[in-house]
Amino acid sequence: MKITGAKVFVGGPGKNYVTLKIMTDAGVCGLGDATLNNRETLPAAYLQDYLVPNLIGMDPRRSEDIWQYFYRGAYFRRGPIAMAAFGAIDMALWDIKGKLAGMPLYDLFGGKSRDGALVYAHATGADLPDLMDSVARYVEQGYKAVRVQCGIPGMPTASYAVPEEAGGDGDYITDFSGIRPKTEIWDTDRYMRFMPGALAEIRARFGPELKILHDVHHRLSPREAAAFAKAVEPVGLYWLEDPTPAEDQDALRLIRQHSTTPIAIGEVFNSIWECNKLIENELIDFIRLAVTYGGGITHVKRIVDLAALHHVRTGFHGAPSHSPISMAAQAHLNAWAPNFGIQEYLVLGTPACDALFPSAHEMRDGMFYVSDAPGLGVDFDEGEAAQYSYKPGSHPIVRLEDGTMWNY
Ligand code: GCO
Ligand code: MG
Repeated sequence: MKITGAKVFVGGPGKNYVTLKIMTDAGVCGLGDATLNNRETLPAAYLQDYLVPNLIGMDPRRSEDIWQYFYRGAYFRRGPIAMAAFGAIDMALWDIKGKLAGMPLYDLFGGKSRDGALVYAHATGADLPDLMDSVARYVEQGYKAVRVQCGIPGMPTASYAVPEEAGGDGDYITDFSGIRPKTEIWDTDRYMRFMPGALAEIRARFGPELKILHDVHHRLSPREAAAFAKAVEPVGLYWLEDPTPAEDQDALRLIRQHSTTPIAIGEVFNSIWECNKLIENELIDFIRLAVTYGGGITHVKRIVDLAALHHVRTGFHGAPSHSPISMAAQAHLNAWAPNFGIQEYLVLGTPACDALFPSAHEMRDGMFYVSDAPGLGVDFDEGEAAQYSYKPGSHPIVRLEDGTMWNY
């Protein structure tokens, strides 16, 4: 059996999804997602210029060897661009494997460990009453877990994932007005004074059952993060995410020494080598890597297995920048993983997105039910894709009030 060709598409409804389609002489195709938010053309070029020409003629069943061939063969291994490109190939090869076997991927991994996978939604508010309304809407829809982000009184601009005005909505991650980023202003003291109390009020209003998550988005120093994690302990957060910049892994040790608040980290990691020590030393509770820029199913499954040995559960990244293809890959891992925790899930199910990526995956009452179709269980409609093309966009950047650059 041979790979006969592969195509890369960039575009989608309100997103620049990077979609890979691998064709074989067995008449079976596989799909992969290489979307790297706001840098989408780079994994697309890596695929197009280097990987696809090498793929032609390879046996698609040898997904492990193909992964090793590209990873070891690159010499300059790892990094989000390369790992997203390897990841898309890997997903597509697993998709082909599942279709050849006539089995959904979760069965190839070892079968289902649960019927549905718990997901969390993103509630956001310009201020606390606005955030409470947002949480209430998700609770009414049946969500059992909600991430909460709130505008901070006195902060000169909105902060990460927060609208400028109450009732505001939209894509807070990507600004499609151009390639030059907008600037957000950040002040740690105001955040530290306000946020623990706001989280306590959310807990008081919604009661003990709701799983409440909060994302610090890499903004605190290790000492500040330790103080914050300690201050919010009575809230009983499901997790505190990215309390410190992810490069400094020792920072997590200080947080652990001061608090029992569960810590989630890893959405900017792209290999096991960035989280193996965090996992082995049991300094985190949830690993957040995405199957996309984590090198695909083959590599992420190794991380999940390592995590299982150390009581670390999964909480895969599921920002709206992931296409339904990688969300499906994660859904199959979620159905199988003995150490599954939760899945971040942002509404992908718009009519335009469903038309581009038809599937039988289903979201119901705050749970994700994976399709039983062979492979990933997602299709890609090339006719629909023809209407989309790449649109430049950017993340905001962050500065302190005196102009110092900070972490987005
Ligand atoms: C999350 C993340 C995202 C990132 C985004 C960057 O927890 O979902 O923090 O919102 O900011 O993926 O592209
Ligand atoms: Mg995050």
